[in-house]
Amino acid sequence: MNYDIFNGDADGIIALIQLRLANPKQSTLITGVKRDIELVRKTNPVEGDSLTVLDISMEKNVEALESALNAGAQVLYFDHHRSGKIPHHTGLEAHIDLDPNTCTSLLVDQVLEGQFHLWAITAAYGDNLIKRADELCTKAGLSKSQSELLREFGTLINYNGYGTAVTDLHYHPADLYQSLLNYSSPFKAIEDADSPFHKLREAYELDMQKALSVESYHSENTLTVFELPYKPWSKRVSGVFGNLLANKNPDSAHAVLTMNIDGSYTVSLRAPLNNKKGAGDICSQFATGGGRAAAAGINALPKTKIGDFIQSVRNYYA
Ligand SMILES: [Mn+2]
Repeated sequence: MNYDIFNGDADGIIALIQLRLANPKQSTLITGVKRDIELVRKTNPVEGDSLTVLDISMEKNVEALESALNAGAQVLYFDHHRSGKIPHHTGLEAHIDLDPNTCTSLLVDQVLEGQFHLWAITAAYGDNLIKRADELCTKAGLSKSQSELLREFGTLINYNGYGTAVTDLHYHPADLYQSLLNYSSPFKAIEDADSPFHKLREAYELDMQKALSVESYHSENTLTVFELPYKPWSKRVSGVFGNLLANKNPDSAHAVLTMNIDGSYTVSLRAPLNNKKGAGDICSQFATGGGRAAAAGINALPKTKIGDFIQSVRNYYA
């Protein structure tokens, strides 16, 4: 049995699109909302199985990874999140790079020697690596309007991944993957009026209008905080809204707090784009937090801890 295990955001989905366009394979798809990253344990591999694992932290999956390897499975792993100690095992091929200016789809692009480079650029935009993606567009000879379309597409696929449960999403990430796999280039999907690009574009605009009408909860030079209500649109828009704010004001950190059903908050923290450091360390100080240097989150921050959170961000970037 082959398992394709991938993060439900743009980077995870597009990493797999590239691999399966290059090397088609029947597989069981394991994915979920963007925050659902402990995915390897949802498999039950035996000797001879193969696992492809994309864009989810190895540290968060290491026990299940080790048991898969010990069972005799072959594992191909691409990622750019915290890896912890990478197991030494002949069954494991790992491509891990924690450089804040790369992403899983760009690591796959390297191995595939640019076969689906336009998809890889789309994923880099989706992971908000705007500068890097812009440079790659220039190198690839794309026009400004072409690069803007790839940026929009990456943002839209990334946007689809945000929610507490897959029922919050417009597309189940496995369905979105399967639908996009029909296109060898993102421009072919954009040209097709029936593709997910157009449906996501419409949905995104509706959600974003609502987010942009919310006033900031807290604002100072180094940090802006927004609080969004307990609504499906809030959960969907929180991440891309954070990216939009970060791109508008690259010297400031940004936090978007989205209320959960129990009154706690899902926190999405973006380090200042001009100082991509610390977000993961700050969020890791809180019980349900973690993430990368540039972008991190907390799954359930109690209301009483909001002050502590703001203080930690302020101390870090001051
Ligand atoms: Mn990623």
